[in-house]
Amino acid sequence: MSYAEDGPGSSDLLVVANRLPFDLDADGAWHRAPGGLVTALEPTLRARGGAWVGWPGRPDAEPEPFDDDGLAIRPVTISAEEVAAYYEGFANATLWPLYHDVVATPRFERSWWEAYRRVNERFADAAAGAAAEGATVWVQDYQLQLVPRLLRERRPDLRIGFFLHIPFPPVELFAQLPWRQPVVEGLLGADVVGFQTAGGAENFRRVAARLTEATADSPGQVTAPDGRTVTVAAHPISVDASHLDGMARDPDTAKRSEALRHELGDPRTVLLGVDRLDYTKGIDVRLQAFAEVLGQGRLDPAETVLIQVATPSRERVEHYAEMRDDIELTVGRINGEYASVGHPVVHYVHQSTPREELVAFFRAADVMLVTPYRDGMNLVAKEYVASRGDGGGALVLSEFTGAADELGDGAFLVNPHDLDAVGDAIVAAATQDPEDARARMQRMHDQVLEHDVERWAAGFLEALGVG
Ligand code: GDG
Repeated sequence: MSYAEDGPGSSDLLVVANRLPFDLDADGAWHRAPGGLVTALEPTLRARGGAWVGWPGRPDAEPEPFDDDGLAIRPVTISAEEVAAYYEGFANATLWPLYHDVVATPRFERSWWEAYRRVNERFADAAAGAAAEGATVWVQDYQLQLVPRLLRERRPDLRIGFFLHIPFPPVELFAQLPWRQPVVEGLLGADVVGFQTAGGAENFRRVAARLTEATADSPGQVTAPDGRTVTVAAHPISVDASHLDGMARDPDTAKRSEALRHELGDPRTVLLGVDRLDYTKGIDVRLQAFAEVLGQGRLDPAETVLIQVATPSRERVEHYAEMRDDIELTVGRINGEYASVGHPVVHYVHQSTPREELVAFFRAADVMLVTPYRDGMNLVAKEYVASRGDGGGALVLSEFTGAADELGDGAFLVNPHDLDAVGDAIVAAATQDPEDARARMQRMHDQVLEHDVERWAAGFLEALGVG
């Protein structure tokens, strides 16, 4: 089936993302997969009879499209070989490390690129088939960078937006990609290209001018090789802040977080990390810095506990298995050295944790540790401060996260490559004056409550001309 045979579809607003907001299980049943993006976009999409084009998360599955209460679900089929080459390969072992400052070495495999192109074409076909005449299409993230141009070729009548959730690297790194030109030209097919930070947007303008026939003479824009004006801007994503604030204020959450501290042995200081188990997140950095401050006697192991939630992620991608072993070894070493029987200093959770429990962890944590080497935004940092309307807690935040642009005047900003600085920040955050602590947290809380995910979605759609 192709658009050419079928004519336009009926949706006026479409989201195209690698994953659908539903997962398909082995028995063919659909399950909601709520995430920040879904929460932010669902109301607008449903109100407009919108569509969501994406993969159901199961290789080779060919489920029928269906409508869910005003939202058209349009599944894209991806074979098992394509999952390995397009998703685990090109997206997660080529683009992911390349775009995160080459923290791990990207692999450049021609067969992965071929699969990436083929799967991007399939997404473009599906979107072209579902979009009504003159519709607006919003394409998400690094897995689908070729879709804007492919879609414009199929449907010049559409308004097309693209948002990159991860960092966009400087030209010196991006230029390593053997397929750099088609990737940039793919993105330039959009009318609006959005990034998490002003720095990412600026990197993209330089890359476009350097590697293609595009020009970047006026701020915030690029003139594409075909003469179209492409708007290039920062649209920092956020969280469902008022919902988190409400959850955190729920008396049950307060009870749960008190119980948690008690289960931990009523320590003076609880430190917390919550991440997908990913080598960009700097879990190793904070463990090492923590071990050092314990070793220096600056924090007392009998009075301090670190909880690290490391949610399983991308376990079939090579770098991830190695990193998991390293981290688990470090946790074992720290406990071996500083724990007493029945009282670990590091509690390591390699499981997905329910959202309510995470919010209780946030409420229980005196210091939140967010130390990525590079991160597009980092929603965990924003979720933590949204949950601390009580004014308690402190945030140690890597300056290489998008979140640092907005939370810099309340957080303890650190360079994650500088272990001494991370250790100092941990100690400073754990021992700061309570008045100062409240003022810092209040500033960050206000910032996130005001700049929430709804505002992000509305801002991007407005830039695209959806009023
Ligand atoms: C990419 C970019 C950008 C984690 N563990 C559990 C759990 N989580 C939730 C967190 C948060 C989300 O997953 C992770 O979001 P992050 O932003 O921290 O990181 P990435 O997954 O790398 O996201 C990032 C983001 O896209 C959005 O644009 O900010 O820079 O890399 O919401 O709370 N949730 C539950 N249990 C867990 O164990 N329920």
